[in-house]
Formats: sequence, C-alpha cells, structure tokens
Amino acid sequence: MSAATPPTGTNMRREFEALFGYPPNDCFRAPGRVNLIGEHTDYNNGFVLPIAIDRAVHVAIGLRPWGRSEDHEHGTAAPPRREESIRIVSDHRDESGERLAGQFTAEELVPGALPSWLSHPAGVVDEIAKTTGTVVGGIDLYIESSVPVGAGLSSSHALEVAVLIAVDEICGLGLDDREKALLTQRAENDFVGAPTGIVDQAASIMTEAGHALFLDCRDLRTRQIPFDLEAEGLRLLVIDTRVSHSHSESGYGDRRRTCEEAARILGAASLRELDESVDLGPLNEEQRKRVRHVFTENARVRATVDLLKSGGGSHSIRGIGELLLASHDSLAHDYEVSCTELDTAVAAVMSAGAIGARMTGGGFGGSAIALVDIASVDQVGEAVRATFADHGFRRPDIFAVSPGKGAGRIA
Ligand code: GAF
Repeated sequence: MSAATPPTGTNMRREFEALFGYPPNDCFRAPGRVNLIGEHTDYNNGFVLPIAIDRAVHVAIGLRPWGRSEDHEHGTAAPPRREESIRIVSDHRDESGERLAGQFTAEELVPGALPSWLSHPAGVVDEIAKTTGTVVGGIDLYIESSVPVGAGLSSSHALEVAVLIAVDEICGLGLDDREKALLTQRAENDFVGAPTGIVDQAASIMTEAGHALFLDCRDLRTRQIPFDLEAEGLRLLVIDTRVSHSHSESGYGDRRRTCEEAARILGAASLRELDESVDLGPLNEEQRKRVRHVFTENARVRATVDLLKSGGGSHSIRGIGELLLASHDSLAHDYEVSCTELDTAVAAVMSAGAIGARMTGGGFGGSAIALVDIASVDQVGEAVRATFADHGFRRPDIFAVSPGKGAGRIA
C-alpha cells in the first residue's frame, strides 16, 4: 500500500518563505473525495453520498508585503491590490524536474490561455471577481497535494476549493459553504470548460470527519451520515487503475447532454423531476439506458443511506456491498462509463473476498473502491496486482482511505 504523509503548516510556511521571501499569512487544506455511491446523478439534480478522504491539497497563502493594505496589517481582512499578479508555485514537477510555477493577473484572465493545472486556481479567481466584485491581486500561493492527479479522486476540485477558502479568508469575502461549492463549480464549468456537477466540491467543503455526506443536488441540502469503518473492522481501498481520465475530453459531456435531452423530451426540467414510473417510450434506446441508470442510482443512494442510518450497529456498512456492486453494473452497462481496467479491478477484488466494489468518480479510467475486511486487505491487493499483471495492465496503485474532515485552516 502506498502512504501519503500530509504536509504540516510548519513545513508549508517554511517552503513558502523560502520561495517568496516573506512568511505566509495562513495555511489551508481541502480534501479529495471518494464517492461511495451516487454516480452521474449530481448534474441530474439527484442524490450523492461521498466521503472526504484523508488526502488533500494544502495551500499557504500570503499577501505580498508591498500589497498589504493598512487594514490588513492591523488584522482586518481587506482586498489586496487588483492590478498586481497572483503567483503560484506547486510541489508537482514538470518533465524537466522543475516545480510547476505560474502567475497571472485577475483582470487579464482568458479561458484556455493558461496551462491546464493553472486554469483551476485562475478559474476560481475569475469567478470570485464575477460573483463578489473583488478583483484579487498581490497574493502568493504555495501548493502541496497528496491527492493523486488523474485518479478520479477530485484533485483539481480540491485545488479549486483550497484556493477559494484561502482567498476567502485573506480577502474577507465571507462566503458560506454553499456559495463556495457553487462558485468552484462555476469556475470548473465556465473557465476550465469541464461540465461537471457539484458532488466533488460539496464533498471537499461540507463533509464532517467520520461521516459520508448525503447531498441532495437539487437544493444542496445535506445530512452527515456516520461512516465508521473501524467499528466494523473494515477498510475502504482505492484501486487507482492509472488509466487517466479527463472530464472535458471524455464522454462525460455527452452523458450529461443525453440526460438533459431525455428530460426535455419527457417534459421535465431535469430527470429528478420525473416519477420513476414515467413512460420512457418517447426516448431512444441510448437515452432509456442513461435514464434507467440515473433512476436506479438515486434509489441505491437512498437505500445506502437507510442502511447506514439503520443503527444496525456493527453491520450497517457491511450491508451496502450489494448496492455498490449494483451501482458498478449499472455504470458499466446502462451508463457505459466504465472501462476494462475498472471492470477487472472490481471482479478481482470480489473474487478475493471484498464485501463490495465499484468504480468511483466520472469513469473512463481513474479509480475503483473496494470495501474489505481488515484481515483481507493484503490478499485483495495482491489479487488485483496479479490480475492486472496477467492482463498486461499497468501496476495499479492501491491504498486505504478513511473519511476525513472537510476543508479548513491548518495549524
Ligand atoms: C466527476 C464530476 F466532477 C462530478 O460532478 C460527478 O458528475 C462525477 O464525475 C460522476 O458522478 O467527478
């Protein structure tokens, strides 16, 4: 199993000061997520049930000394100077081994003009200006991330959330959690150009430690659902297939458009507005399959929540295994967003004794999750590695995650 050591505030401060020549004002973290169940339901105004994982994007933020306003020196947050640049350095490295670094000015932002990794923080800055009227400038950011990139664990949304909560704090924007989730979603949709829903941002912002977040994506109402793996002697494994996915280039947008078109044909604003007994006759075969997935997946989320809430004591998480498998099956056959590696991972962990498994996230690559007895963790990991080797697939990265807390300040 690979492990990730989270950066501490002290290390972040030290790195920041070495890079920018002055101490940062503050440090924050925003976690990646694993969606337990409720896939491709968010942009259909449906239900989702993610956990925030114990891997996160960390950011140290500083208001450049020559950009600090008098108010800020006296401890009151104040908007930094709009005309000054925003500089960002990441601990990730490019092909030549150099740290990723870039800068931009909020007033000059154009979608598509920046390198892909930088478009996420830039999108947030752009959306802050559009939403709040605050044009941010004169700040520096140092970023470290333990969320694997391209694994379908929401590394880019965690980056957006980390940047937003840092800027919100330093500029005194006063956004609430709901506004933060919606703002980062608009940054992703309108600036980055990926037509994603809201599950990832909400999971990163709103989840409490030790819980899964039951989110109704129609009105963003939430309920924290206890998710205590330890108490049931379980582990949640992530199997990163290392098949990279990309939401803007994959069939993600096609799936979304098909659902919107199906809802329109059936006379509804979204699939959520439809009764599940609705006649799907007017739809073509592809539309019918997509709608069937969304209807059944919403029902599976509710069934999962019922099981987890049932107070079944030591058995409530164990009980969700079949729902996870049914979700994977529906994503593979009705929604058609799985791939050979994800299907192979799910089959391999189940043969090796997992309680349940499914792909997680948008699909077309990325990760599967597996619910496993603590005693079977090694055997399940070995089985997947051996099966992948037999198929000639890349060696998967396998690690356990636990339900961590949502985004916030780090000491
Ligand atoms: C990706 C998207 F970003 C989410 O909004 C969601 O649609 C998910 O795919 C599928 O459930 O992670």
